[in-house]
Parts: sequence; structure tokens; C-alpha cells
Amino acid sequence: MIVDWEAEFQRTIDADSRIEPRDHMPESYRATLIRQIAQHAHSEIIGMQPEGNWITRAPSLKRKAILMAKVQDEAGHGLYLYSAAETLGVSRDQLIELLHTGRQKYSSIFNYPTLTWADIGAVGWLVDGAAICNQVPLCRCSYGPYARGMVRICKEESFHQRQGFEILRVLSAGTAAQHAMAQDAVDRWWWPAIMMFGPTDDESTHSQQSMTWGIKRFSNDELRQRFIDMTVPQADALDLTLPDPALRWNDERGHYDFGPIDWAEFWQVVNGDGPCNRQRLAQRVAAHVEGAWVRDAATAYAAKRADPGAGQAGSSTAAA
Ligand code: BYC
Repeated sequence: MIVDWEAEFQRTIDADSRIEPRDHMPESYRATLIRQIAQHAHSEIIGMQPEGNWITRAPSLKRKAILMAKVQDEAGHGLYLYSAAETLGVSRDQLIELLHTGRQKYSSIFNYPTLTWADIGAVGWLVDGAAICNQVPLCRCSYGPYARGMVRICKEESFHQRQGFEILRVLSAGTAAQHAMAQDAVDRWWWPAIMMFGPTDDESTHSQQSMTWGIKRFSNDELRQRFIDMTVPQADALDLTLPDPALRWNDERGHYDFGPIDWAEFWQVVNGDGPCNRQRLAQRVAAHVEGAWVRDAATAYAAKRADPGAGQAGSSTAAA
């Protein structure tokens, strides 16, 4: 029987069912998914750097344990996402190579520095808050392995967002100097977090096609607005001011209006010239090179388990 694979693919998308790795899919669908999932995976592991930077300087043992758990979660998210990308026929080594040679992107947000402890609060509250808005709809993405991976990632992101909010709540209610430190962090992270959602809909190259395929469920501007509407009342609860004088509720629209976004800054960061781009990539490449022995050891161990007899002849411990 001859099956019309293209029609089958379209039927699955139209029925809002999931495409699975063995299903036929158009090459452009596969390429779009590899691009987005890889970029997402790279963001998770590069995103470990600005927060990892504070593990040794967290203000208490409890804060340090929480931050370590969060940074480890980000590594785990990277693993799930690289695994999801591998189901599309690309290897993790290939993707890492594309990241290291600047041929694939990671999120603009991780090219900003974490200058004070309050930045860890602002990253959790704003960056993970933005991540949740963007990523919850991806749990319904049309590609099965990506959608399933996102379910656990989103649960962990919720915890991350709350811990960030809690850091800022304590600082905001503390001494005048602590409140000022929290405000300064929010002043620096607000606009980069708004930019995380990507260019406006009329400038977004991929949105329309990705939405037709059910990869993206909402546009960049829709998600950005959702994040702003969700975050303004939280800022009030924190007694912190968001650095946008144009921010006000619009009864007619049923949303908050906000001021102009500095898209020149966004593209400068995306194109490799933000405050920390070079440092982030150099640190990632160095960690990869220094970790070569771990990968070699893991590969040797896996081979030994697959064939326990191999390589043991003549070993003094073989009989032990
Ligand atoms: N940064 O056509 P568009 C996290 C690029 S992880 C850099 O709208 P699309 C977390 C875009 O790639 C956060 N580049 O693209 C981790 C495209 O260029 P190319 C990451 C960006 O894909 C650790 C061009 O601009 N989250 O939250 O339809 C600790 C045109 O854009 C950015 C994800 O990756 C950006 N911000 O939409 C804490 C979620 N925005 O590829 C937190 C999954 C756009 O043609 N990804 N570009 O050269 C997505 O949802 C979508 O890929 C995006 C962009 C909404 C990001």
C-alpha cells in the first residue's frame, strides 16, 4: 500500500496529535526543530555560567545549596533537550561543535553579567519567569520528544522562579542598602528579560511557519505581553519599581502598555557583541576541553559494560 506521507503529516498536525521520531516529516520541519531545540539546549548550559558565578559567594549555606540545585537543574534541562534533538538525527557532538564555532545561537539573556547577589534573585524572578511564559506552551509542541521534555523542565522552572522571587522579597524588605541592591538588579535585568521573547512579530522570521506546524503556539509579542501582565503585580508585591515609565494598565486592551524596546541592543547581543558574549563562549569551550577525560572515561566504561571480557587479558585485577 502506498501511503501519502505528506498528507499523513498534515493530518497529524491538523488533529493536534504528536509527530514522533520515526514518522515522516518535511525536512524543513526537522531543520526548524533542530535549530530551536539546539538553541534552547545551548541556552540551558550557557545559562549555568551567570548563576554558577555566585555559588561560592551565596550569603548562607541554605542559599548555596538552593543555587547549586538550580544550576544542576539547568544542566539536566540541557541533557533532556540535547536528547530530544538527537531523535531528529543529529548528534550531541555536532550540536556542541555548532555552538562552539558560533554557528548556532543561545539566548541573548545569558550575555549579561551577574554583578551582585540580588542579580541571582532577578535572574530567577525575571529570566525564569520569562522562560516559564515561553516554555509552558511548548509542552503542547507538535513534536512529541520536545513536548514531553518540556513538562519536567517547566515544573523545575517554577521552583526556580519562586526562589528568585523569594531572594528579592527578603532583600527588598531588608536594610535600605539591600533594597537598593534589589532595585538595581531589577533595573538592569528588566529590559533584557523583555527582549528574551525575540523580535516583534513583524520582524520574526520563523514564527508564522512554526505556528502553522504547532511548534510555537503563541507569537513572540503575545508571550511578551503575557509576561509583562503577569509580572507588574508581582513587582508591586515586592515593593520594587520596573524601569519603564510608560508601563500602565490599558483598560481598553485589557493589558499593560509598555515603552519602546531597544532592538539595536538586542541585535548587537544576538550578533555576538553583548557585555559577556566572548567570555561565555570561551568559558564553555574551555570546560568542554577540560572535560574530555570524563567523556573518555564514560565511553570506556560503557564499552567495558557492553563487553565485560574485552581488554581484561593480562590485567592484574581481572581475577579479583
Ligand atoms: N536570543 O524568528 P524568530 C532559559 C533569533 S533558556 C538569541 O522569532 P523563533 C533558562 C532566532 O533564533 C531560554 N537569539 O525565532 C536557562 C532567529 O535567528 P536564527 C531559551 C534569538 O525561533 C537557564 C532570529 O532571532 N529559551 O530560559 O521563531 C537558566 C529571529 O527570531 C532570540 C528557548 O530557547 C533570543 N532571545 O523564536 C534560566 C525556548 N530570540 O535562528 C533560564 C525555545 C530570537 O534564524 N525557543 N532569536 O539565526 C523559542 O521559543 C524560540 O526559538 C524563540 C525565538 C521565541 C526564542
